[in-house]
Amino acid sequence: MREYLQLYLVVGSVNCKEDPVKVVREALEGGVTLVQFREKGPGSLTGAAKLELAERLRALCHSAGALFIVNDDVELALAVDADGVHIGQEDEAADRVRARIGERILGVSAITTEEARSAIRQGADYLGIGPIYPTSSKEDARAVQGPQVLKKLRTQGITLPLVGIGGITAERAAEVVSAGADGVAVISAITQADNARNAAAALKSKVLRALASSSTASQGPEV
Ligand code: TZP
Ligand code: MG
Repeated sequence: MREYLQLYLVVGSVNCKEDPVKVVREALEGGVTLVQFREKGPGSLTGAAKLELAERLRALCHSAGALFIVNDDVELALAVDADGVHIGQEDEAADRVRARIGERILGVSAITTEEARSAIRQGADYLGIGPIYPTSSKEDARAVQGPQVLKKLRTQGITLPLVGIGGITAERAAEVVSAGADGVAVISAITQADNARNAAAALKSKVLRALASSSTASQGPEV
């Protein structure tokens, strides 16, 4: 699971300036490891159009060796045979979603240590932590946490895979990983870029470099 969180793209058709299929295809070419389909907000697709886009994105992810996860729509996830589901604190309870999706991946958004522990008890496979920085991609985003929230969760014994989200750019990616995340989740840094492939590649190289130096740091100095 952990490696699939390295570069996590959250995307819906309303986030994209051009065809979401093209954006996701290019993002995968640039090194995205997981796509979360989050079809939300004014103008978003519903019904057959939503299902069709989900099917196309799932196929693209699988041919690129990436995972495909659906935000908060268990029925859609099951209908398109997605790899998993991601839910927030306001959604259906994690243990109920776990029961409905079986062995599929369950991601849960959390901020506090209590939320994290509760999600883990209910069967979460990874946690999405944020917003780390200010974001304009989610209207009802919670308070900005800063990268310290990741450090705090790690210090308090949370060892589950964690992905940071909210306002993350290539310039900020290393800081998020050094604070304890296994990777970064973004909407605008990829979907609003002039070139999704280049934007993804830039983020990926920052994440990989930061992961390499954190593992060296935890092993202590070389002798
Ligand atoms: N959850 C917390 S912040 C956020 C979500 C879905 C939006 C992240 O978008 P961006 O553009 O990467 O800040
Ligand atoms: Mg939700």
